[in-house]
Amino acid sequence: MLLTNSVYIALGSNKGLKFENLQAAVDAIHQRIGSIKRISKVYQTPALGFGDATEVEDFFNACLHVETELRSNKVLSELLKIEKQLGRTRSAKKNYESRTIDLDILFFNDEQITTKLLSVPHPEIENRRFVLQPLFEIAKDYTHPKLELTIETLLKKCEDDSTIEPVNIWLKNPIKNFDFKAYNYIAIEGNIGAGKTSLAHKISQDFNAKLILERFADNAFLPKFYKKPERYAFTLEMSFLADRYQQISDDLSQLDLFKDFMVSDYDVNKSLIFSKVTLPEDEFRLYRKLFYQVYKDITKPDLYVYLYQNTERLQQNIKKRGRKYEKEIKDDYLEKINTGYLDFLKSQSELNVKIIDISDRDFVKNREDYLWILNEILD
Ligand code: PH2
Ligand code: MG
Ligand code: MG
Repeated sequence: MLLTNSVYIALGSNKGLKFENLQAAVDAIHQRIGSIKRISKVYQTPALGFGDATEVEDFFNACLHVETELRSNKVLSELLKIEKQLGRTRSAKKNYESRTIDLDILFFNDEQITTKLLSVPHPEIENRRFVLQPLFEIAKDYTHPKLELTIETLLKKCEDDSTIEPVNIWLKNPIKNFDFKAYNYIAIEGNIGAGKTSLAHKISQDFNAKLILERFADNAFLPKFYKKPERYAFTLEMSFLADRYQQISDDLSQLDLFKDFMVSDYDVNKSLIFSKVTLPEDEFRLYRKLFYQVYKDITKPDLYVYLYQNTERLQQNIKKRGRKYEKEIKDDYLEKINTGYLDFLKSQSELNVKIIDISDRDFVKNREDYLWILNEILD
């Protein structure tokens, strides 16, 4: 659903406050390009290829592994913007010049790209120890897609005999500023098309959380319900409740040693919220009785996030994902569901609820908006 690209980036600076320049670049890459998965140490390296200018300052070099939703040309244009903002100037001279910051794409997935602006894999990797050494640290088993050799092998074979010394200061990954330690289980809620699943996905990827997704796709009653709500509402709500109960009790009981917490794209209370909208009064009362019998045994989230989105944008999102059976959903129904959620949240004292208005945000497209939402969640 969310396709991420894996990109390796080389950083270099030999002018000004070199370490600060690298850290500023790391921060900007995190802000604007994607999540940084690995950061190498910083190495001090002699300037290579600057001719016989003896006065050239040593470089600080490092490498990053980043996961991004941006395409390669977009990553390149963002890197160039960041270089500019960090004071990189380029003159018409042919030779290398000292620079506050240089940001190069080394690899982009396993792709080989040759355009006027971009050569990927970077054509000099195998000749540069100042690239291979930090890269070895974070990707020794990665296979160079053109040379078909691992980074480990390329480093062994590298003829550049420069002395590459690690510096004793470490770059900081800005994602570490988001601290989910206070939570064991976060439920992401919202109306149909609000983006619950996308957000849960992104959080699980970025913060090593176990992802629990509603298995509504298997629900055979859902298409029937949208066609003939009176006939199928009770059946549908019952089947949802049964599924959610089963899934939550299965998934939440299985402690996953390798995950730090859990994030789901629903909370079981949605059964109650939807059925209040879809069922006649008497059926709802019967349903509610059953619901509470089940609910008392269910693990509650320690944070409940409600994504508020306006009806127009919900409809756009629903249209975009193109599920056939959702085509018939009317504005009026979405509004009733939203009111149902808000009434529920108002009456709620047990859950730790955070309502986030995302009506003028697009966290799928804009990384800035995604980071803003993370701030709201943790604030
Ligand atoms: N970058 C260059 C040329 N030479 N030498 C070192 N040590 N580090 C660099 O990052 C570097 C270089 C061209 O971008
Ligand atoms: Mg370069
Ligand atoms: Mg460059």
